[in-house]
Amino acid sequence: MMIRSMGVLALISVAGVAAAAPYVSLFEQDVKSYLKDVTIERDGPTFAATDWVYGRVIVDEGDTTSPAPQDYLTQVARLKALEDGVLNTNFLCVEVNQGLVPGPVPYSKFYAHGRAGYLVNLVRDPMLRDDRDAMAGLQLALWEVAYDDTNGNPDNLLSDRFRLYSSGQFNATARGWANTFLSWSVGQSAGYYYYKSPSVRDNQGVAHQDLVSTVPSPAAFLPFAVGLVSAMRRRRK
Ligand SMILES: [Ca+2]
Ligand SMILES: [Ca+2]
Repeated sequence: MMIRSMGVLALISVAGVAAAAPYVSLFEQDVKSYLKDVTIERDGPTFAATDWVYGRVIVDEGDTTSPAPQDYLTQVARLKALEDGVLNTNFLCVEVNQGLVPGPVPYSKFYAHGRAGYLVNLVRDPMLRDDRDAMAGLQLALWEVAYDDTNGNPDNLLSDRFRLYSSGQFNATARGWANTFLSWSVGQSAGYYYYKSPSVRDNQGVAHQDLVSTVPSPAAFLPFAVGLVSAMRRRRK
């Protein structure tokens, strides 16, 4: 989620971007069917500052939003919001450069399926969901898939359309989780919900944040994920 832009990096020319293959969004790649219209309202306190992990990322959204890579100071975490008045604590963000304004906003809810769904489902893991660094890493991994995997680029948090400003940005634990989740998700796919934001901008001219969340589903997934986490924690000791 955007806090504020830190200015345009002029390292890559507009001409160079224009010559690249057409940009493919996560929505374009993964969405399978429209479900219904809902309202999404950011939960009042959302998260305390201590629940976020901050850092800088560089995003090249192709021709959808910005003509050149942009540099953002951003906050990452699992997000709480009200969906039609019911608290949903399993949201993650899709668009680095767009905001989630207070008050109910109309969204269109879709069923989607893909590699991102495997990542989204990790928020249900009780061993991960309350770990601030793990959730920050999960958001970073999701952005990497949303911007780069969809566009045929290899997993690399330091290159291509989505990248960390430098390896010194975000803490090493969050970066480690992001790389772990990316490695787990290779060749995986699962269903998830994609919430398409309104095309209009809010009263401050900010475009709205697209969101993703889990599909309520059988618990069969969880023992698998918990097993992976347990195995990873054993390896770390
Ligand atoms: Ca990347
Ligand atoms: Ca949007």
